[in-house]
Formats: sequence, structure tokens, C-alpha cells
Amino acid sequence: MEELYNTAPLVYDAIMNEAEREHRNLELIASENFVSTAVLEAMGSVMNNKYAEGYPGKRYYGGCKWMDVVESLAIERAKELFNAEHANVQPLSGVPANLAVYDAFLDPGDKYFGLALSHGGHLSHGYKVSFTGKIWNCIQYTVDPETEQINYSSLLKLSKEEKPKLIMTGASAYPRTLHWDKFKEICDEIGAYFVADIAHIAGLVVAGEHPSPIPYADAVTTTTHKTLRGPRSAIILCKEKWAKQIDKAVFPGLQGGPHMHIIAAKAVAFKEALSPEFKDYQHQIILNAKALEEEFKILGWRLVAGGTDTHLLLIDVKSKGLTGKQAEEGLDKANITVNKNTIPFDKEKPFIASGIRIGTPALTTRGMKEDEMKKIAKLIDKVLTDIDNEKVIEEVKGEVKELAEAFPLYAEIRKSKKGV
Ligand code: DSN
Repeated sequence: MEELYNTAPLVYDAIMNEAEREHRNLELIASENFVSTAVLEAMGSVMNNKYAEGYPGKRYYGGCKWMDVVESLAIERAKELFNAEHANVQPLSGVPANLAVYDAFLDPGDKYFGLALSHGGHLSHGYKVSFTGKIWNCIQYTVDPETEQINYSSLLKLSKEEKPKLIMTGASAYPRTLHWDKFKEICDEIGAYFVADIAHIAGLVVAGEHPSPIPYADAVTTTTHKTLRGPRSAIILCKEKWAKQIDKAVFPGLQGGPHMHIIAAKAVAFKEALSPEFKDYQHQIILNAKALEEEFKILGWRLVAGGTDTHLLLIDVKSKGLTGKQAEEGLDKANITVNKNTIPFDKEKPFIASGIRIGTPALTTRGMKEDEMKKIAKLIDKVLTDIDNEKVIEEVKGEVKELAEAFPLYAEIRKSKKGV
């Protein structure tokens, strides 16, 4: 990154320091991952320079020949990956993708359902401070107080009472399998559109490690940077019959010029995701999450919904007298990165929270397996059960360093670092 170093040394330095941080820390944020250098190269390419409003073969700007090539590759690969009839690869990220789908199916003020934030849902599933909760009338459904999982009978009952025009399904902090067939039955019963946001589990879906909503849902949204391990962005998949209105909602409804460098990177990441190695990677993500589950249970931690079927776990740290914020900060000091997270029926605000969310996609990319997961669970337990003990934190930090060195990340990039 010679030119960057010469032009903007402080930015160069921050980027290099971030590469070092990503290597040195144990990254357990369930929504994060490490992309390949091929994906990074596509993102940092001249594809950034071009306006390409419109769609392949139908642009509002001249000179779009190579834009059409990369966007068509991304579209075809997305369709193949998910076995979808139609793909729109232009959404800038997850929230815009969800906004576009709501716009395609709803009029302002229409009623829809979304899973409540503290029950595992996402801001863009109708949370009150999000535009998705202001433009449309969102009723938030919750998980069952006993199982901490979706109760499909209760959801059916509520749906019959409220008659939403659309049900948004999917989650950002729900550790169990989502049963798309049951959601579909509910939607059919009341004549609602069925939308699935699979941002967290898209990679698992591609690899057959989680059921796919594609056969059931009218539209499916996903970010591309979580388990899917692509650039920071999103796509929408839908039945052919909705293709026109989805495309219209994305452009010109919500967005202007698509980010073609990111679309190029999506085409790269989707090619990687079509490989047999990607399937093995997704399987290991699940094995690793199960290993964490087993070890945390042995160590006496309460897991929301009793455990996990996916890439993530939610630990109720309140059950051992901590807040999520304290746990996150304590672990951060030991170079273990997690995020505080509300848990179902949480009495704390999201900024404090009673839980932490832990996910395995990023460390699995580094090559860590079940043995490392068990070790990491023990390190987390060591910090959380003695959170004010600086000596313990230093000890754990040392063990984290050893693990990080054994599974190096972005070694070539870090090796080239110059001082500023
Ligand atoms: N903010 C993301 C997450 O961490 O789950 C969802 O978009």
C-alpha cells in the first residue's frame, strides 16, 4: 500500500493497526468475518469509479460494459448459490435491502410483523427508532418465555388477530433453527407476504447447514459479509413474479448509483462460496459453536434457548451477576472481542444488556477447531468469573496471544507495515 502510505500516512497507519488488531484478538462477534485478499482487491479496484444506475443491459450511463460483466456474474452466482429465481445484488447493506422489500410489498402505514429486537430480531424488523418502525406499522412478535424460541402456534394466533400484510422472519441473535415451513403455513393462512432475512445464516443456508427459506418465501434478504464471508453489503433474492417490483424498489426507489466495486467483490465472494471448501467451512462453524455450547454448559453458564443449532450462542451473564456491558468490557481487556446483547425479556436497555453474543464464523476462517473453542470457553469463563482481577486478565491475554500466533491472519499485509 505504497501510494496510501505516501498520500495519507495516518489512514495507512490506522488500516495497518486494524490488520494487527484483527490478528491479535479473538474475534467472536457473530456477525463478523475475515474476507479473502481476492475480495479485498476487488473492493479496492477501479470499479469504484463508475456510475452505473440501472441494471445490466439497461443503464442510464455510457461506458458500462465491464459493469454489466461483473453485475451479471454476481447475479448468476447468487442465483446458483441459493437456487433462487431472481437476484438483485445492488442493495448497499442489510437495512436498505429490508427497506426495499417493505417498499415493494407494502404501502406506508401498512401493518407487518417483525421479531422484537431483544428477542433476537433486528433494528430493521420494525424497531421503534428505525425508519422500518416509523414508515410502516410494525407489530413486534416475541419468543416463548419458557423455551426462548419462536412459538409458531402463538404466532399463528397473533397473526389471525392482527392480520399483518407481511411477516418478516429471520434474526440477528437467535441461536436456534428457524422453521420456514411453519412461517409459510402462517403466512398462507392469513394471506400475508413472507419475507426472510437470513443475514446471519446465509453461509449456513448455502452449505445446507440450515434449512433454506427460498422455496417458501416471497423474498429473502441477506447481508453478504457475515457467514457468507463477502464484502460489506447485501442482496435480495425473490420469486420471478416479484422481480420487477423488487428491482424498482431498490433502484430508483431507494438507491442511486450502485457500488460497483462492492458488486465486483460480491461476484468474487460468491465464486468462493460455490466451492466445496466453503461447505466444509460452514460445517466447521457449526461444530465449533457446538463445542462452545458444550464447554459453557460444563462451566455452568446459562445459554439462551438452551444452546445453539447455528453459528452463535447467547450467554445470560446476568445469571452470574454481570451485565452484558461489564462482560464485553472485561473480555475486551483480554483481547477477546464479543458484543453485549439483550436477551429475551431483558430488563436492561440494549446499551447495558444482560447477555453476550458469541459467534464462530471469524475464528473458523482462521482455521480454529473444537479444541481451540473449548480452550476459548475456558478463557472467557476465567475472565468473567473474576472480572476485576487484572492479573487474571493479563494471564488470559497471554494465552490469547499464543492462540492468535498459532492461527495467523493477514500475515502478508501485516508484514509489509512501515512506521509513520
Ligand atoms: N448489526 C448486525 C449484527 O451484529 O448482528 C446485524 O446487521
